[in-house]
Amino acid sequence: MVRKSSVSLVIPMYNEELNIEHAVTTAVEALQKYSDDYEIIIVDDASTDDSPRLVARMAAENPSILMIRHEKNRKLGGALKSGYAAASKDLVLYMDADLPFDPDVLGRAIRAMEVTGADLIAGYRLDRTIEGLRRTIYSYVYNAVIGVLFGWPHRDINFSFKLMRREVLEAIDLKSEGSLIDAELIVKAKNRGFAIQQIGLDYFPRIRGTSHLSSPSVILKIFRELVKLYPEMRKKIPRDQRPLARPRPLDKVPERRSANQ
Ligand SMILES: Nc1nc2c(ncn2[C@@H]2O[C@H](COP(=O)(O)OP(=O)(O)OP(=O)(O)O)[C@@H](O)[C@H]2O)c(=O)[nH]1
Ligand SMILES: [Mg+2]
Repeated sequence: MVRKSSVSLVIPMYNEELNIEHAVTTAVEALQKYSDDYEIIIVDDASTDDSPRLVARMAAENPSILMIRHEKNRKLGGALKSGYAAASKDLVLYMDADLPFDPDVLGRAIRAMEVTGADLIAGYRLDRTIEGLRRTIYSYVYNAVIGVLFGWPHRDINFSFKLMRREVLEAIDLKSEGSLIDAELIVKAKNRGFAIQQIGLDYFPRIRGTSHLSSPSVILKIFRELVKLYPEMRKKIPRDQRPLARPRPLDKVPERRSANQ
């Protein structure tokens, strides 16, 4: 049996009018099944299509759906920082708006958290070759670079499935505005001694709407931010100051603290 927790789902959104309604509806089903209390935080990053209007309509019908709007496009990291800062439930899940996985895997991930005592469960794509040779190679190279720079392997840094205790987010200070954000999250969580486990997931590549995050400018921004943030991403918290040596049940979640304590 999976113990029910409260869950904040964070979805970054940019021009997703063809995907967002279906993604939210599918996510609501899973959240109702596996959580006892949920919220969906959709961060609209200055979309120019109809997606904010669609989200506003869903939010009017379901008070658990919230939208944060950026006046200017800030890219993935900026949007995730806004969404994570607004998350108020015990667990926080990150999912992309183009529904790259079945949200029903939330049940498996909560179970994995319970069984392993991990603070963060990261999903990896069981098969990512489906994305084409170029992006598959980028992905392997990026994972390898992050692994070499920070000293440990992670299978699929940029895959959007990440389920974490909210206290992980409260303990770290995320700075990336671009797509380095996932690596920054994983590396800083690990450096602070949070336990991370990975689960393999079926991956469904986008079939509707436009891809925005695989352009050369996005990749360049990752490397610019990596150079800038490298020193702080290398900093490890001494072992005796790290949280939680032993697994805790999911209902033992500390009260909300202010950010960066
Ligand atoms: N905040 C923000 N989010 C974005 C931006 N561009 C895309 N996104 C969102 O980030 C998530 C991932 O974007 P995708 O375009 O799917 O990127 P990807 O998964 O690498 O590539 P494809 O799935 O092939 O399109 C989705 O939820 C998008 O709506 C952006 O400029 N700002
Ligand atoms: Mg995608």
